[in-house]
Amino acid sequence: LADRVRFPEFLSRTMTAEQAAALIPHGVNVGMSGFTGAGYPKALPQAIAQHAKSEHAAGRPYKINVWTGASTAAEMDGALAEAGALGQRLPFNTDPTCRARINAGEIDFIDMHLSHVAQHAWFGFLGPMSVAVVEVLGVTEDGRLIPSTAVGNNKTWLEIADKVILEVNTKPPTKMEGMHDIYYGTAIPPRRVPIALTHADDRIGEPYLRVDPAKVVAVVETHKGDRDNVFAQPDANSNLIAASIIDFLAHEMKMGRLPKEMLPIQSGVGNVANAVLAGLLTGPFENLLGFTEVLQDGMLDLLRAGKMSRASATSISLSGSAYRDFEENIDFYRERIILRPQEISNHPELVRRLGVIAMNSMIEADIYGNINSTHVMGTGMMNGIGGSGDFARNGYLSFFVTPSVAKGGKISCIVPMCSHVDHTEHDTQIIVTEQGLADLRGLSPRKRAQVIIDRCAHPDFRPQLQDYFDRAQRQGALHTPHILGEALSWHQRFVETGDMRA
Ligand code: 0RQ
Repeated sequence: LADRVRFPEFLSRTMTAEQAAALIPHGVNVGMSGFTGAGYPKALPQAIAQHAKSEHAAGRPYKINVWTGASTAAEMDGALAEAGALGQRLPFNTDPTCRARINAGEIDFIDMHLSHVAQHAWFGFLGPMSVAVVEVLGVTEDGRLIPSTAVGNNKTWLEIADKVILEVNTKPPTKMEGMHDIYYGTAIPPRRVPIALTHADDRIGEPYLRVDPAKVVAVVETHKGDRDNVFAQPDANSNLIAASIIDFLAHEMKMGRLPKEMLPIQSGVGNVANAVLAGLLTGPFENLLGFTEVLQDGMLDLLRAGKMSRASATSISLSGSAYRDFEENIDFYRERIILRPQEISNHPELVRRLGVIAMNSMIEADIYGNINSTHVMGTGMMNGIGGSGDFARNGYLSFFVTPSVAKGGKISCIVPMCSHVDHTEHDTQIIVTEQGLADLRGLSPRKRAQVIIDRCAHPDFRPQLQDYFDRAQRQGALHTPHILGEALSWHQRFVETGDMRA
């Protein structure tokens, strides 16, 4: 550990995860590192889960509120949820055990725009933070921290927490040192100044995280890789969606609505997003830039192939094989990847200024272009809004993509009315399914509806949607026609029969 922790004062505070976990009392707010299965603490959460179980067995309450960057892994959210140790959880989760507890009403989950989390914490909106548990790769001679595979909200947690526990992970290569860009210029209104980032690959900060050494109460050593973020090979639907997007971008460029040098790309996570990135690999665009939150396998492929020159993100979330390539070619990637705090990677000011092309997946869209990214049948939480809203509202172009049907064709992902709205029609420009692409720019609601039904709906549901839309236009106001008593009947039918089809 001494070669990783080069600041002697911290070496003397080394202890086991169990000893460190005992420093976190019941009922407090704890900030943890972690963003999309990368850079989360590997040991403390499990020790906290064990501690919670023994407290519960002794008849004492033990729950903590856990705030992170975004999702973590089974060894963190899964373990804490399973132990009944989570009171409140924010802002994003993909762990199935934790999701089940959220949907059972046992965990208070707060679903937030990822760019909002740090500033809401500084504004005091979320309450005080007692402890920060942050994974780092090492500590420099002068006590600065080498960030890990995700920066997330770590800068803010280290600033606002009363006490800090560092997990020093000796597995990721220290050669990542220099890849990060931690910006310390954010301030609280009315003293804010513009963020001087004008190109996606600008560096505006410093490579290390700062911490007040007096706050560091424990240092715990771990040696463990991040979650293996495996992706399925793109399926036929994902490939069709990707091909539509690439054709559309090429057409926009030809029409002069997209600059020849292309604009920076944001891509959500998941199989469809990865397929779009794979499509760009063989597409006509060169010198691409990434300005995104999560760097997944597809972007690494683009960098390696020289199609993308640089990528800015807050986290590197890779499959096992892509991670090996990252490690083996770390010198190459360090020159091309910039990891920033999520308040910067997702900042609306920057997304708007750079003209980012935003591509995000969704659960469902309605015929007017409102988007549900988070709720299954209007009530159950899937993962959270994540960064989709940060990018969708502020992007130069904003795509939402989904296969046209889910659950073997029993669910239409194009519905009369969304059962929950995360992005309003005002934020949605282009909807793409394997059926086709609906360009909604410059269209009024009724025109949008017809294009979405014609281009994006699955043939099994298209007549049903057309019938709804036609009848809606025969009653009520004609700006955004609806039959209110029927608008959510498709969801109700699914809840009752397990099938949306009439
Ligand atoms: O459920 O796993 O039980 O089969 O939703 O669907 O098609 O595998 O798609 O993995 O790309 O996820 C929107 C959830 C899509 C994701 C969402 C069911 C479907 C399946 C997953 P099963 P797919 P993906 C960057 C940006 C919000 C955050 C975001 C997400 C499961 O992309 O969380 O964009 N987005 N962040 O069967 C009921 C429907 C459904 C449905 C799909 N209409 N009704 N269930 N499913 N459509 C990342 C970050 O911000 C960190």
